[in-house]
Amino acid sequence: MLFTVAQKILREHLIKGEMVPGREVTIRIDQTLTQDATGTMVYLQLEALGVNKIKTKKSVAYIDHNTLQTGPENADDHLYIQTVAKKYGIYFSKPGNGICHQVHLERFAIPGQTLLGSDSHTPTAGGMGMLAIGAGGVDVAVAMASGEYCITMPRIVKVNLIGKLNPWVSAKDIILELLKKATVKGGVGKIFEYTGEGVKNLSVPQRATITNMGAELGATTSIFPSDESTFNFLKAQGRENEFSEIKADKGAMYDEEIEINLSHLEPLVACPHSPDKVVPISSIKNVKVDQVIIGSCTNSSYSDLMKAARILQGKTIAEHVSLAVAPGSKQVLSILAQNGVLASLIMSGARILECACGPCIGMGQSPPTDGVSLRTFNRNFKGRSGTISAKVYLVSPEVAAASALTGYLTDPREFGLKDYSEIKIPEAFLINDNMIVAPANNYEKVEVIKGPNIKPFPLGKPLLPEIQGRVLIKVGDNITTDHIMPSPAKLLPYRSNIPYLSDYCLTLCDKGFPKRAKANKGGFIVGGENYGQGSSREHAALVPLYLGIKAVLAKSFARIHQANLVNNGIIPLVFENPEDYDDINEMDELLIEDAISQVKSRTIKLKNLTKGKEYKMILDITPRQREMLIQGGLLNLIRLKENTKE
Ligand code: MIC
Ligand code: SF4
Repeated sequence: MLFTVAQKILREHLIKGEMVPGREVTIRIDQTLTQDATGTMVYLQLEALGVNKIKTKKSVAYIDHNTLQTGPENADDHLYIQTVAKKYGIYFSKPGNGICHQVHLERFAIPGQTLLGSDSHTPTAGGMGMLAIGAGGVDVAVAMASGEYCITMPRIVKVNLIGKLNPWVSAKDIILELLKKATVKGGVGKIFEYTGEGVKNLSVPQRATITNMGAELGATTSIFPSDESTFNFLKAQGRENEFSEIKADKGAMYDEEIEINLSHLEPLVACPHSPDKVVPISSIKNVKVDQVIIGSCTNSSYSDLMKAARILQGKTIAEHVSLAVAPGSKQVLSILAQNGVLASLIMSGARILECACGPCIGMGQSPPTDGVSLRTFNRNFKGRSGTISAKVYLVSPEVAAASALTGYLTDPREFGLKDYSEIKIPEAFLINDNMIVAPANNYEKVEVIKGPNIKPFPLGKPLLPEIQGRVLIKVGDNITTDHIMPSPAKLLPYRSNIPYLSDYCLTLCDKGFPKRAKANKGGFIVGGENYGQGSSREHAALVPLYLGIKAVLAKSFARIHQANLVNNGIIPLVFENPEDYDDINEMDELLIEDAISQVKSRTIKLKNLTKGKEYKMILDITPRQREMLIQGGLLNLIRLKENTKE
């Protein structure tokens, strides 16, 4: 048999099931990662699972999303995560050490291994030839406790890269081109596997920019082969002993194929408010820019910042522009400090931020009212920057730096600068892991500290025979988890406090929703296509669960959110006939009879009592997930299995 890179890794990690697209497989998980915004829930769930020690080869808990500490809430979260990590055998990356995906790539990712992370951009490590998947919190908790993860076998898309990037065109433009072609829902249920002659010219950090933003396609993951570039990067990280070569077999079969000719690409930009609204920069004229930010897990590597710094060197940014730079890791920042490039960034007028997610998750640096912000990030959803009227454009570091100088969205090819695309990774990075704390040897003795901000998480209840309630909100296509559970600077400190967050659920769509949900003691949500795209935050399921949401009806779902709903006992139903979506109105009374037996089958009859109609809904989940719904979620199911074992 001939295999692709993804198939090879999956086959080596297969515990149960057949590797046929659409079938459920159980795979062994070698590594996990968490970050602080999702991590508190993950570790509360891990504690609830009652294990003594984790079963993965290596698990790492990062603090990177909320490092502002405007009150005790954050510090409480950090302390809880640090102590719980020490107790369970998990490495802890201190705040300031960097963004989880960047640090993981530098210090932990290993070609050929599997990684499950409670963050949707976990596929960043696919740039290292690792099979890296983003998931909801409880899936990551279970993976740590059992070393296993169940997933529907994805289809594999061959992305054939031919040709070579032209000057001023960057890795970011490759993934923006793919987003233009495939859209934010084009990757659902798929792995994007990169191959072709164009691959060999891309360094690991460039590959990681591409696999990172594969999350915006809705893909399960994206992956590159492990080759000479991978070896060079690992060697520069002092980890060459962790290298192994992994290439697709010649003649391996893929389910789909896309070709991108790198030589034909030009600098691109994703316009507000979606990462797939991609156009060539050359087609946009006269966009005045208020703010430029270089950073995030997509574009904050050594080479990204070096390129930006070289463009800015000896110059001053435009008077009306605020430029902020958030290096991806302490390693990146230290090298720039050592080689003096940091000074040229500062002298150009850049504001240097902490090595963290910061503005990408809306923690600071919100643009002015109606402001235009140019960011090297991966998401530009409305309101995510903290300014609802702001327009956020996504670009490469080269475009960001050139635009900071002119004050307008600028095509760097026309700017008359020297091309810095050739900046390579150094032969040796500056290695110092003193902000990574190893787990304790004497686990039993570690005291886990839970400050007052850490509240218990809601647990689903076993399914009732009849589900009845009103449609509490009806929303359109591509609703993100940022809409469902917004995470601006004011709310991020409350990620461990579901009751507090519940007053903000879906308020970006309708301010009255939380009140209505509480007054009606729960009910139904109706959504359009690709409901729940974006962040992996399980809060987008836990908060609706807390509000009594029984089922979400949509035209289609994003992968991680659909799994999060089921994991927490909320039924994700898809309209068999999409026109029925138009028929339903807010406050219609809906009924699912015989829920327990109906949930066991693929089609479900849903009555609209207000309209006197019946709709056919599809419940496209695996048998294990059906059991989960009946028991009220994954934790209940696991506990039931444990109890029946005894
Ligand atoms: C994001 O980029 O949206 C986040 C913040 O990293 C999320 C995780 C979260 O909401 O905590 C993600 O991508 O999963
Ligand atoms: Fe952090 Fe932004 Fe990356 Fe999410 S997308 S992990 S918020 S840098």
